Amino acid sequence: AVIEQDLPFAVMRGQFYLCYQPKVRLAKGRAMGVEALLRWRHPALGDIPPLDFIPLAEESGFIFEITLWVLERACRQVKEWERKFPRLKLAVNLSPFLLNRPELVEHVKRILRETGLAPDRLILEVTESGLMENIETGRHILTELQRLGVQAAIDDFGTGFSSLAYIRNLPVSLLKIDRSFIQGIAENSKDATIVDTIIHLAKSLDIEVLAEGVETESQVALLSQMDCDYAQGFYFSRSLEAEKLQQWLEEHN
Ligand code: G
Ligand code: G
Ligand code: NA
Ligand code: MN
Repeated sequence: AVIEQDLPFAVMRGQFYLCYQPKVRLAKGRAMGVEALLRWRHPALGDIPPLDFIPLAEESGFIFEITLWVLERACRQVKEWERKFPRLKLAVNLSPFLLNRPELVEHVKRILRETGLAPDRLILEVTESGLMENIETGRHILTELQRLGVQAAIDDFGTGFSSLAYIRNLPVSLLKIDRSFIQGIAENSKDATIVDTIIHLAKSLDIEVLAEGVETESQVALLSQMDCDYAQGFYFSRSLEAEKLQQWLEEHN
């Protein structure tokens, strides 16, 4: 009950902060971008994981305000990093509940203008299942965002029972293969075949591909062989606060 009561005040009280996880271009081993991940440090309960409060934020509608905070904060951070890492992209998670809020587009436009971040450096990630449940409004809002120059990624691909034949008609430039498929690729040839097939199909549709949850060197080797464009996961780095992530980028780029 405390979480529900306190959630409406968390932005105002400065209790949210962001961590960032790098996305690595496999061919070069360098960071292509970072994904911003929200954290809530509660004064009494300590760190509350997003899975414990994002659903509440979605039900209560606070997800809108929270997402604007994430966008503003993360765009500002990546803009600050511009001199050191000029082409680094920023990915922000978009709750499917926001696909029904077309006014989000104006806010994204405003935040990009106010922070000075170029639109083509922002990627909004929507989960496959969330997009499929809101397909018409989703298509509309992603098209509007594309018109601004902002890119869209499909998150957790493979868990939402859609197909690439369907996704190719959406303005999506990146597919993130869910980590449940990546986990077994080095041991299980069926998993490897599935991932290989997704990669090749996506690329034939001009959609880039990222593997989520990459943890081992053998996974990296296999994914490189499969021509996977990008990878993200503990093998490279867990999500880190801005200062630590900056150190990581300096050491790896
Ligand atoms: O890294 P982590 O354990 O925090 O991520 C857990 C889940 O929370 C992931 O599915 C991630 O996409 C989601 N998440 C993290 N930050 C945000 C955010 O800012 N907005 C939304 N909608 N989801 C987020
Ligand atoms: O759903 P999304 O991909 O946005 O969520 C990111 C989630 O995945 C976070 O909970 C994050 O901590 C977790 N994660 C990131 N990299 C790895 C990894 O290599 N292995 C595992 N098991 N989890 C990861
Ligand atoms: Na994500
Ligand atoms: Mn994901």
